[in-house]
Amino acid sequence: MDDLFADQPLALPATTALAEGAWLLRARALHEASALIDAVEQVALRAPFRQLVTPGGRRMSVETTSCGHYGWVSDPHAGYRYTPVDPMSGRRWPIIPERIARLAAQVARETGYDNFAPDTCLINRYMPDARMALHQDKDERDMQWPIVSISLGLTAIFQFGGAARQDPVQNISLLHGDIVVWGGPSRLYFHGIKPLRWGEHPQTGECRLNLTLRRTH
Ligand code: MD3
Ligand code: FE
Repeated sequence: MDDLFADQPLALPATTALAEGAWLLRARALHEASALIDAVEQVALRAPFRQLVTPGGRRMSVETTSCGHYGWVSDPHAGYRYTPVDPMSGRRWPIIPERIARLAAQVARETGYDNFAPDTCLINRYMPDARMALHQDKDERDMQWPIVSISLGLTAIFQFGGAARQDPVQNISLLHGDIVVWGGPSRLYFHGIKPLRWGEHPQTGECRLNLTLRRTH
């Protein structure tokens, strides 16, 4: 008899494969969502959300902050990069809250990545109409590590393409509490977020938060 769960990570029946190396864990963060949101609010006290400007001079609709040993920033002069200091404050980024770091490492382990030690957590805040154009994540040094993403608050329509920009795109709803691990070939796939629809979430209010935990160095 064929093993119906041959492509499943061990002992996780609620996990579905979106592509080679990309695992969706529906509602995996739901039980601790409010603690995660509180932790994000603590980070934002020290490193406020801001709208970064791309190398092309366009202000992103998404608001961003970071925590960890590095933070992701952009400006027209120096472009996209990871910095150990928040250019807005001149201080180091706040540390990754324990709750967030522990959950990311645990989920990485469940999907086949032992010893995942993220050195940054990039936090995106989407207000209604904010979007993210189709792109690849290529600013990290070692593509062998996955990216763990945690969605909180309003639902977003995530666009998931392939290795080439022209590849067909599938639309996937990302809900409050969903976690996705992007490893293997999927690590370099094109992806984006459609304009956020208006709404109000009981825990985040009028926004969606996305946390991505990464190993950058
Ligand atoms: C697929 N963020 O920060 S999370 C980003 O919802 C980013 O804020 C989106 O794309 C957001 O770079 C999407 C899902 C995600 C994150 C990283 C990926 C999907 C990914 C890296 C590679 C492939
Ligand atoms: Fe991305």
